[in-house]
Amino acid sequence: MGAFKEPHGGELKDLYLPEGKADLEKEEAKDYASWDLTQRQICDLDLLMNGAFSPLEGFLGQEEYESVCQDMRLASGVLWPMPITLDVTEAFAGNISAGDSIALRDMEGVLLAIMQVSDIWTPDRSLEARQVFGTTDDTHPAVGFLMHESNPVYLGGKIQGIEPPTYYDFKLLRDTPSELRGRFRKLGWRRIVAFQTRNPLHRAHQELTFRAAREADANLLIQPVVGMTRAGDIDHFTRVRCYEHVLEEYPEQTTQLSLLNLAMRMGGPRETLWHAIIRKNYGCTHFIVGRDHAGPGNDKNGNPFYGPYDAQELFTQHEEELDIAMVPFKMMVYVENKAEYMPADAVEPTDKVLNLSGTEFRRRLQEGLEIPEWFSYPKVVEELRKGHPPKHLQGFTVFFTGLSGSGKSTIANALMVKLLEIGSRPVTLLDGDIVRKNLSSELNFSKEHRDLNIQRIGFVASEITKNGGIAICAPIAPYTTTRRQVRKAVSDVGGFIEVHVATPLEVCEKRDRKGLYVKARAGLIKGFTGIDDPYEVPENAEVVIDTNKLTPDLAAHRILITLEKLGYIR
Ligand code: PPS
Repeated sequence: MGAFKEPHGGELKDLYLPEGKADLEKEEAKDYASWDLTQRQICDLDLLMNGAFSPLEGFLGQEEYESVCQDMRLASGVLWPMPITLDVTEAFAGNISAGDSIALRDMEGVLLAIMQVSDIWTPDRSLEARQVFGTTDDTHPAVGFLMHESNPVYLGGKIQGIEPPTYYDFKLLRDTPSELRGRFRKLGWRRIVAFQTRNPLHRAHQELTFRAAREADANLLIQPVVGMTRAGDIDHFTRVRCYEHVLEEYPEQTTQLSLLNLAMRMGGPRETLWHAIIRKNYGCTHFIVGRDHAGPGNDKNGNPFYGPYDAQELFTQHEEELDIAMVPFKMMVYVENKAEYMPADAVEPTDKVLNLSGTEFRRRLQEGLEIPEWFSYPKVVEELRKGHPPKHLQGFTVFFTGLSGSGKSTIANALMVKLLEIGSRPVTLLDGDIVRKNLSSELNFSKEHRDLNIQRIGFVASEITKNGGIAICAPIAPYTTTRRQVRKAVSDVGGFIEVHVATPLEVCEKRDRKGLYVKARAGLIKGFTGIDDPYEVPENAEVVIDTNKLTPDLAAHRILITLEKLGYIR
């Protein structure tokens, strides 16, 4: 291990302009071309401007970018493993030239920085993926981003910071590197071990981080990522409330919590070095690196993208010049007979080790089952349960589809009443006719307007579902693609149950309660579903109902049984 610098040593590149200068530049910038930053670009810019990405002074130019991709080094030879680039559209790039200044704005149009564009180029994104992430398999989140989300043209150039992006949450826990260095100095901390995380912390993490700090004879910084983590991760609001509880478990004055607005790439070994450099900039002297640090999981063929200790190996190779020491993460296990956590390699053959895998933990959380105290802290579990309630407390949507006159509304009404009787959550009925009157009164029955109608229903249903309610929708919804979109939007936030009311056309036509089929046959109504406009039969409906065989009451009851089986009611 190399000799460690003082925690508050090392030059920081603070890219913010002094106040007066920033005001002048703000005026000038009114004439510049404006780029509206994406969420990821805002994270990158934030950490560039506040010095967390020191020694970078802006978004990489082409030569530096190529050198970083290929050799993990800036033109100066300094180790830098991650290309930090500004991706823009061809249309935007077409209007600017090298030497121009451009205004970088947040999503509300607030000017955050000015960039002096030095380079404009179209990168070979699959080469970048191979060089930086070792693969072109787009199941790797960073590769998927590069291939499908990133804009095709990169801009490089120095940054002049005007103001940091605004965040309204957890303000006291968001620090710049100089603020955190200042705090360490004030506390008299000289050796600081940093712990990076994108997950909630449980007892094992508390044990391992505390032991790591003790072994390194250092204080501890818990520095979770709140910028962008992996899709499907627990939201940062819930996580930060959990971290605050875990913080109480450390001996007083040993540990600090600070949030990092980093957009993670899940880039494994290279990302590990990047994390370490950032922590060094924040004034830390040690960095905990675990098994498969920042790993993106498995590739298309089910093989891990990186070996479990690749990150630690790469770190070891560069530890000297990184100038921050690695503390390798030791697996901690709970030994029941000793009633304590121990490093896995210190367990004796006679010890009884208890285990709860991540998958089992999530299952228990999902189903509202008990989570043992040896695994986590009751307050943490309570927060997680609040943020991610079990299915019987989550919102859901029952989405009826079927021909006009198939009986959707009658069954939907019966279901609504039964759910109100159970009384577990508020219920909203979005019947076809109600929606047509209140949400979609200007729409007709063209394909385009029907799609819009269903998308609106889907949007309202997903909002209701997200907030823990029950939405019952009963439009015709004749097209598969649109139904699939609604399923996706709602499933992201809660349950989605599709019910196909499969009453045959002949029966609907015979009933013809509203006299519309007669009119459609006579050509008085055009584009009538089932007559001269298609009804695409659903293939994956959770429930299919034949109203010839079931009364509305029994049909609603069958849906209730399905909801019960799926865990949404009990
Ligand atoms: S869609 O396709 O999902 O947007 O239709 P929806 O909003 O459910 O509206 C269906 C009701 O509108 C009446 N109606 C028609 N239906 C189908 N095709 C045409 N061209 C049409 N014109 C008017 C009809 O009464 C439908 O009501 P329900 O309750 O389904 O019978």
